Amino acid sequence: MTVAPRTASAHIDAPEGLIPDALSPVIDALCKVGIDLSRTIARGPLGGALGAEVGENTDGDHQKALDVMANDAFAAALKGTGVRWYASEEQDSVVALDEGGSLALAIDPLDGSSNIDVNVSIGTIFSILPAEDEAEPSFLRPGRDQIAAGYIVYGPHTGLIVTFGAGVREFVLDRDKERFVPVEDAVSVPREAKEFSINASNMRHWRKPVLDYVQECLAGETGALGVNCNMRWVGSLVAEAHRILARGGIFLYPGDARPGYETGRLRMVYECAPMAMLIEQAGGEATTGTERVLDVVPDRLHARVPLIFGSAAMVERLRACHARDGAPA
Ligand code: AFP
Repeated sequence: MTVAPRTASAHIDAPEGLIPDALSPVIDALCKVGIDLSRTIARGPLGGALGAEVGENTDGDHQKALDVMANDAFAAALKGTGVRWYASEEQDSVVALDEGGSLALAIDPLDGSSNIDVNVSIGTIFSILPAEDEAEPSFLRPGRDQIAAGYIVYGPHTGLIVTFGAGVREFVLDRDKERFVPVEDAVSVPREAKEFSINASNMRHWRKPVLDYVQECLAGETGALGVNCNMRWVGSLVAEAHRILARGGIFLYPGDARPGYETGRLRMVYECAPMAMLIEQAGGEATTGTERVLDVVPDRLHARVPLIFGSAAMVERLRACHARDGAPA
């Protein structure tokens, strides 16, 4: 079997031509920090109190020690890689990195940090856009403008899932080589599946379309769906996305009646938009319930948007519930 030549890069073995030249230094820097983080996370309590609360971010989330460590490490590593603007869940506003840079990078440095102390998979989510002359306009734009998106999942193995707009690639960290190596060159979400993922403790707050949809899933073969479903809720977006990319399913974090959750919990710029690009590039769908996520234009850096994504047939059924009931997600 002829092996495609690899792009020369210190921390990832990528087939030649996969990573656009302008993005190669950025991807390498993300991989380098991901490898360091993977090593720290794998040490668990031996690495210090990584899950200790050290403050609050701009959105009111409790910041853990590892959130801050990861953010500082990514910001430092991305200097000199062509990233002009750096936006992070852990930073109130956009940070200027390389003055002449052509890229804008948005990142959730450590998503799922409430799981750090319970040894559950957590991750880093990133989105890459062309840089505008101004900071915020580089990010307050539809997610369809992204030129790359991906995540690193720190789980039983550490994986990198990334798209540059021509399909989704999967890499796994080879700890012996200290590099990410390719394992799948065309990740694809099954069109049909029977697994749904939602935080059911919020059921009494859901709007009617979501309630109708989940009740259909719960009714299984006794209801309109005609098949039994299974449920998963990890509480870590990257873990849920990785499962759905691997075997299909649907993830729902809709808006609900709780104060502050009118448009859900997940942030458009560095969580929803990159996940939506990955899912669409893998053949799935991502919606707010009434609108394609990649068409939404955030009005502020940490804006939230309802996020429902996964197997196309399941997302289409959810959208039908909204069309029938005419309510927002
Ligand atoms: P943390 O980073 O605070 O753990 O939040 C994780 C997350 O942003 C996302 O990864 C999960 O899907 C979602 O929140 C879980 O939210 P609930 O705790 O409301 O179920």
